[in-house]
Amino acid sequence: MSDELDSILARPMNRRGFVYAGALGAFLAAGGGRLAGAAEAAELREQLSGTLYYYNWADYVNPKTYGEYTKKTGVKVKKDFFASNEVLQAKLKAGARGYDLACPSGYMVTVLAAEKLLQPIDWSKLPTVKKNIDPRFRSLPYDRQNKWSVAKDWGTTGFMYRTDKIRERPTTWREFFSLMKKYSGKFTLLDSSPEVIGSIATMMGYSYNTESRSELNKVRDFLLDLKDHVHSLDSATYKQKIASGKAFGGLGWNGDGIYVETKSKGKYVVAKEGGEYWVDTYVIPKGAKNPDAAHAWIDFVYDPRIAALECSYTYYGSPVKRRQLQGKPAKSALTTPAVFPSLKLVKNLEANKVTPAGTRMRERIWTEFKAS
Ligand code: SPD
Repeated sequence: MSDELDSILARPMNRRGFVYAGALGAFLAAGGGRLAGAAEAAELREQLSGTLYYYNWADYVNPKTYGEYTKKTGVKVKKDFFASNEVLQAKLKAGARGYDLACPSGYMVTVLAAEKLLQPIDWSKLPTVKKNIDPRFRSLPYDRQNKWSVAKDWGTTGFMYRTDKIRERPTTWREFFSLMKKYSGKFTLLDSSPEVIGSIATMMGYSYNTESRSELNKVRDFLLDLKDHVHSLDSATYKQKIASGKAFGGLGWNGDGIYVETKSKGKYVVAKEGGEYWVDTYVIPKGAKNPDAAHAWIDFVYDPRIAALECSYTYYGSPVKRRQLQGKPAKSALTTPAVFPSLKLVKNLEANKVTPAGTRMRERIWTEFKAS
């Protein structure tokens, strides 16, 4: 842990923060409320009120978690969804205000903070996070001091396919993209430029993060050539399309791939050439009207019981210490290697480090692709 982070975590609490953190911490420490004193729960509800406006990726919260949060805190949740980090960024940049909580990936935290679109996290309100977070998910390069973000989930970007719909067993990006042409109109792509462009670049032997104009031109040509074969650009419902058989496969994230494996005859693959390793985060956008409710949500989901509930639904790796999750309901998710990929596998992947200039180049390619 870095010295800077130490100082954030050790920051003395003000009175309001102390009452709030104490009530929530005691409440969760007592098993999510079963044994917690009614007085403590009431105190928590007294501190919180109104609605939490939550801007997130689709289907990234166990529906049961919303109800549990509202029951414990009295705060209702209103949801809105985005398809990519760039859509979230564009919306906040265009002046959207009123979201209390959002979930960008790590690289986007750096961008949003630089654009002054975030409020700092108040760590005095996160006693459960401080207690349960795996130190590997603190002080990450995109936000060294954890001033703006708290880790939400982590995972990989690869591809998935239905083993009962195609005979091939692809293990590489090259095989995956050639199957998109063979089974034309049967494979989906995420509606998100970094993953699609980065994965094609990886297939070509370039960095996932390449900003070389000549390399990106080759990626662009390859992408435009794929256009007529794509079933749909979809970050929100592609896993259901694949699991139902409407599509045979798609480029996507591990949690969605494991959904396809669980609900149908499917397989999720991290491509041999490599791909993306990502950490998604919680941030509080500027203009949030209910930052207390946002802090309460973040602290609530770091209760190991809730974290396990989340993991068993989303199939993404949790930043809560693994030993805290043991024995919780998510048992099968906790032992599924694709949910918690090995270090060996992750070492072959790259985190998104595209600069704002690189993002602009990629967005231009993406706009041309979508319009073609
Ligand atoms: N269904 C929710 C998926 C969230 C995935 N976020 C990962 C972004 C990586 N670039």
